Amino acid sequence: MKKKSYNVAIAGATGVVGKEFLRILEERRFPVGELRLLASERSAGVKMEFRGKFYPVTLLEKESFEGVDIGLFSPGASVSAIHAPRAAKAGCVVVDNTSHFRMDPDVPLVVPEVNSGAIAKYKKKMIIANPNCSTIQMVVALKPIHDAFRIKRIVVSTYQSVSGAGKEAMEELSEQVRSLFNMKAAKAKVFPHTIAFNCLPQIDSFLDNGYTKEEMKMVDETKKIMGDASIKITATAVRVPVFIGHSESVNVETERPIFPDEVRAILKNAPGVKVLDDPKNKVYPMPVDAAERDETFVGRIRRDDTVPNGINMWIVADNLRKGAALNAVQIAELLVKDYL
Ligand code: NAP
Ligand code: 3JM
Repeated sequence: MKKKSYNVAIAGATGVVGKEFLRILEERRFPVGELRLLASERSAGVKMEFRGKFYPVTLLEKESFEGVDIGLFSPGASVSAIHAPRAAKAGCVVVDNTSHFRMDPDVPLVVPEVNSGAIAKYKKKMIIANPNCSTIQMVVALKPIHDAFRIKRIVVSTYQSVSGAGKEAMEELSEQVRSLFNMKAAKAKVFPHTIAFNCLPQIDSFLDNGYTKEEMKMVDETKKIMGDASIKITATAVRVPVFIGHSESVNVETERPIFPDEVRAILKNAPGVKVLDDPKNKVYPMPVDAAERDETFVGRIRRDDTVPNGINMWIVADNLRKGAALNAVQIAELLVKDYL
């Protein structure tokens, strides 16, 4: 018989993704039974509100998952690497937001609008991976285009907000802006250089091929989610001084002839997508408008005449919601509906 409610643990509850988990579970009336909020010793004594009640944050440890049905994880990749398998062993299904398990062939990598059926394979490891924020919003917009026109090649450049790097990164941008306005030097700790009034063409660390890990996440994860290793993808990931909302300039080359009107028509009916494309009236997606929204916004749809079948577009979404917590809660909703 189906349960009325499910015991939920949030690992990394005090982080920017963790806080968003709480808001989204409440907003979407997820059937939460017992709720455990887990973080490091730094959060000892902290209480967080959920549905009008305050819950203590406790230390994430081996025994944290006894009796828990669903674990929503965002405590960082190295912490998930240790604790997600422990939780799974205790019978908890983990939806992990870190990069650690994403490319494991025994772990489904899921964006519900794109490949919800992949969830079925979760039983092998009891772990489902949530893709990288930049990957999620791109595949939400590109899957319907792939289905209609067959994508051959994607060239993407991202403009990623500082919240993608966590709460300390958001504080660093605020502090640097304050310092610079007060004629003081900006101090960089989280980011490799000053982020205020700047753009950094480095997100995560560099690999031997000259790309960053963030860029290769987009390449590898997109192929896995779309279930098509033949799509060619090249990415440049850039950090910009925006608090919330990632933007992407995406160039797509397709096998079949493709025209902007057809793309607009297809995307208007695509799940999770909202087309904002009226350049004459200065209407296009922007991160300040996408923040706190659930949709993936697409605009600036236009032909790329330098190739036989090419399209350019601009894709924006709230990286903490669709890019992280919302996508994971949508996965949990499907788990509850079809599998648990
Ligand atoms: P954040 O604001 O810095 O928060 C980090 C959270 O992890 C805090 O709750 C922190 O607890 C907790 N934590 C850190 N070390 C821990 C440890 N050893 N044991 C237990 N808890 C620990 O970062 P965030 O932006 O929320 O992101 C967290 C992680 O989620 C990232 O590192 C990344 O892997 C992942 N992420 C995924 C996506 C996505 O799926 N698309 C997007 C963004 C981030 P304290 O407050 O006690 O320090
Ligand atoms: C987004 O602990 C870490 O190394 C986390 C780094 C990180 C990741 C990641 O690799 O999990 C920060 C922000 C992500 C992500 O979603 O890929």
